[in-house]
Amino acid sequence: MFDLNGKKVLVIGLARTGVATSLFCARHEAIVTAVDTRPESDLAEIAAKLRAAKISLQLGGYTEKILDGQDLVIPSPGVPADSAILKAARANNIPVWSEIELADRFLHGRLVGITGSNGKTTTTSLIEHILKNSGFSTLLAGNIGTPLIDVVEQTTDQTITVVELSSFQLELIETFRSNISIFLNLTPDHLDRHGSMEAYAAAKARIFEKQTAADFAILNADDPASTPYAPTKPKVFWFSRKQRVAQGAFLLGEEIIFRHHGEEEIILKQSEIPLPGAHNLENVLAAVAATRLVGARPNGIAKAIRSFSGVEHRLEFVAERNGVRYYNDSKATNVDATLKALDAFPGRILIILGGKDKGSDYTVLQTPLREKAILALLIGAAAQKIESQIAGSVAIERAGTIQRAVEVASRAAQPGDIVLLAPACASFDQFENYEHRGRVFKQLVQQLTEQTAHSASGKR
Ligand code: UMA
Ligand code: ADP
Repeated sequence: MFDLNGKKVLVIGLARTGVATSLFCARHEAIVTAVDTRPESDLAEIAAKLRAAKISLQLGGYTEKILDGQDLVIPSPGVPADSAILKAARANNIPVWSEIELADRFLHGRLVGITGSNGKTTTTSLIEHILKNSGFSTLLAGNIGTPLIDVVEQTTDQTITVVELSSFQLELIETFRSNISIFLNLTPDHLDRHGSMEAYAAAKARIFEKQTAADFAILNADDPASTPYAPTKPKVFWFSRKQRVAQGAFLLGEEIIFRHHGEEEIILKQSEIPLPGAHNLENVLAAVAATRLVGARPNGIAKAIRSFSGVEHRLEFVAERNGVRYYNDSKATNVDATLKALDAFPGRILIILGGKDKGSDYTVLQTPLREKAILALLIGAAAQKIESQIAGSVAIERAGTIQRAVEVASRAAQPGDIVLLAPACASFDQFENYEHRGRVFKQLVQQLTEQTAHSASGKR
């Protein structure tokens, strides 16, 4: 186990990851300095907590000088790996680790790691739900919201820690190893940060890097973008909704099958999956393979899948009003997720698109918009770029804000139509985060429901 005692550790960024890492290192007798670009006035509560743990702080910005004498640098995922301070650390031979690298050195039991461009949170939650309901002692952590470092001290040899892993976390690992690694899919995202698809893919594929012959890798046989990253050392399992696989989980007719050592087990019927869309079938197949490899029984897996209610802000049904159904897919923060959302409905969709652009190509939305949508309501900073890239495929309304978008959509929609928030963009131009955007949308829809119900009942 790694010894932090007496080590000088620099933690960069003081949100969830940085706070948890600083406190962990201090608990393990390291000499911790923590820095953030945000000023003390934004961080008063956190600063008091960290100072009480004898952590030195430098807030409101930092320079490379802060690296003097440091043994280890742990940047938060939000700190770009090519930022000046991290380049300087590397030039001075100071190790730069993500928080998952440090956490893994203190972890007991088995780790199931899930990465991919889309579906990580849904699949991570589903796997944990299945394992917990199958009687395993589980912990849930990672990019899903609770830093891994925050839970490692609770792990025992019996624990299965189910961890969502982002490219930002994986790009700065050294010995991090997961016993079961899932690479769900690869589509463009975070290109503003990684610079190229190759760099983004390479960061994700590091999930397999330190796996051994005792470990398992699970990949999507239907996704030609990620299959080339199948590793050679661990045992490779596949999932597919289109074909039988040598080892892994697949759909055959109506049934989901798990195949191992040439033997096939029926797990459940596709129609029993409570989540909409072909993409959620993929998430279920990946989860079946992973949980079966952990040792969950087929019946328990099937029962847990049937009772999984999905995750908020992922193609979440909000309400039906006047025969119009409203769906919140605020977590569709990239183009592929929006494509999947459009694919999940037969047609007559009024879609809200826009927000903060991540260097995306929206032209690929043209065909599905032409086929499935009747109106695109554009909001946020990326509205103009989206408009120019989807022009001619669907009627466009420059709504500007989500409030106006919901108002216009509710007036334009006919019974049987779908109003869908699946913006294909980040939220930070108009909202704190995608959760905030989703909550605002849901509130607007609920108010709309109440207002309409109110006027319909004649009371004013
Ligand atoms: N900061 C600096 N210097 C910089 C950049 C940022 O000091 O150069 C400071 C900011 O002022 C702020 C802090 O760093 O105080 C922010 O750090 P952070 O963005 O890493 O925030 P955390 O709360 O630690 O959240 C991170 C993940 N964030 C990102 O990857 C951007 C969370 O994933 C994750 O849940 C959390 O760790 C726990 O593991 C969020 C995310 O958006 C949900 N992830 C991306 C995604 O899912 O697409 C990858
Ligand atoms: P992530 O954690 O990778 O962002 P989520 O489960 O939070 O994944 O889902 C993000 C978005 O992608 C949502 O809009 C969701 O409907 C969609 N999605 C979920 N699973 C998949 C998948 N397997 N492929 C493509 N899109 C998906």
